[in-house]
Amino acid sequence: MVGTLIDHALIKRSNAAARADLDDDFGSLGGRLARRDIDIEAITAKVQRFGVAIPTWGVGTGGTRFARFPGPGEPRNVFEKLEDCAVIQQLVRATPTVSPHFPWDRVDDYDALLETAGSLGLGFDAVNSNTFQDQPGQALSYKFGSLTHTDKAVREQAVAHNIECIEIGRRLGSKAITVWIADGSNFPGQQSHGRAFERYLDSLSGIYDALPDDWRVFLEHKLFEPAFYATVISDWGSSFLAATTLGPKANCLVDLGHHAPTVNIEQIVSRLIHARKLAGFHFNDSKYGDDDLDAGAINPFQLFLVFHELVTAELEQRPGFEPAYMMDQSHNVTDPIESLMTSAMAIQRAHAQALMVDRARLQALQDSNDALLALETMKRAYETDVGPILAMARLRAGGAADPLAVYRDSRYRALKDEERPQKASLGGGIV
Ligand code: RM4
Ligand code: MN
Ligand code: MN
Repeated sequence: MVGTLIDHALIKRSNAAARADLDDDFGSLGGRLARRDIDIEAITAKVQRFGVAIPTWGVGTGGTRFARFPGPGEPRNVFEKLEDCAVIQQLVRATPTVSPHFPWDRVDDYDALLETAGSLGLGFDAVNSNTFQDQPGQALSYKFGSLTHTDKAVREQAVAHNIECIEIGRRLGSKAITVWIADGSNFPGQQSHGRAFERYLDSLSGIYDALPDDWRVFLEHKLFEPAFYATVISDWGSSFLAATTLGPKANCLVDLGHHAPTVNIEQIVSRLIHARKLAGFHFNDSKYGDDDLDAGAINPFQLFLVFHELVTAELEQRPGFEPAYMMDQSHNVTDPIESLMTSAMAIQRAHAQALMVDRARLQALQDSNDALLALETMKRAYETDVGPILAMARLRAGGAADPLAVYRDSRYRALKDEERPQKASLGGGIV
């Protein structure tokens, strides 16, 4: 049974109060953009079409390796997670899909899950498998690896779990499975780099063979943690090599937090687009490593530069370009709903800014090696305040001009705190 979302009258009231100022701001921005030959309506329509998936684990409170401080009214199961996701979509209108993680989101009745999501106006995006934790009653441990374990029986167990995820995903209408493994080694010499990669390829080919025709498998690389000396799929090179070996249905996913500091992620994106191997993104931000901070919190310029590559690929209609977007964040001290709403808007912002790059001028400047004006051309787009476009897109789609204000006014969290008495600690809190 689904509980209440946000009262629609609240949204209407708040939008009515914001309307005059918004019309004004949108009109004057439209005039300024017209002088740059940019059609504000065309940009607004593209912003409205943009969607980024919410990870079900994102609506729970995260934590660090040291502690987790649960927040009030946390969802206790996937049905309640869907409610929180629906609130985000209700207000922001940029998050129409949800990405489930198994076995965290396992239920007895997947038809009921699909029906609940549908009644909340949500669909399902890529499914995620989990072979980085041991589950109660699990026959064999993943302590020393899963898909790359030295013991064939452990590898088979991990492959079977992924195939089960595909089966569940089929029933939910997903079209992709994301495989992130924590496999690797903590000490030099602990593991053969070569043999571990070969075992990975062998296991993955078992998963690949189980993919329905219209499905894809997304390989997610990460350079550290919990394997601190070497992870098996540490970087986009290993991921690309694996995806190429496996075949056309295998693509490389880019999680923004899974790179060493200073790595040029936008260039990796460009390479993967070139090779028709870009699966999509896990958006988040970080200062040190896989901090899983809110998208745009630390380096919004990088996010813009990534979107510049994506928008360029879209405008050039690059073959095979069909990226799946998801937020992958851990909310430790904020209300996860608030973080996911503002993150979705930060992602939309970067997208809208990237749509404003004068690409013809940029290319001419590149051809004449005018480094300074090329940068200025990028900056001009990045420094455009696209806020009125985002607010108008939300309003036209039936969302809230100011999602955060409406959410706080609604007292949704306090109401859920009464509705959802917490039991034992949730699985999968620390990510
Ligand atoms: C990992 C990775 C995966 C996610 C887990 C929870 O660091 O980002 O995408 O499934 O965290
Ligand atoms: Mn991720
Ligand atoms: Mn991560």
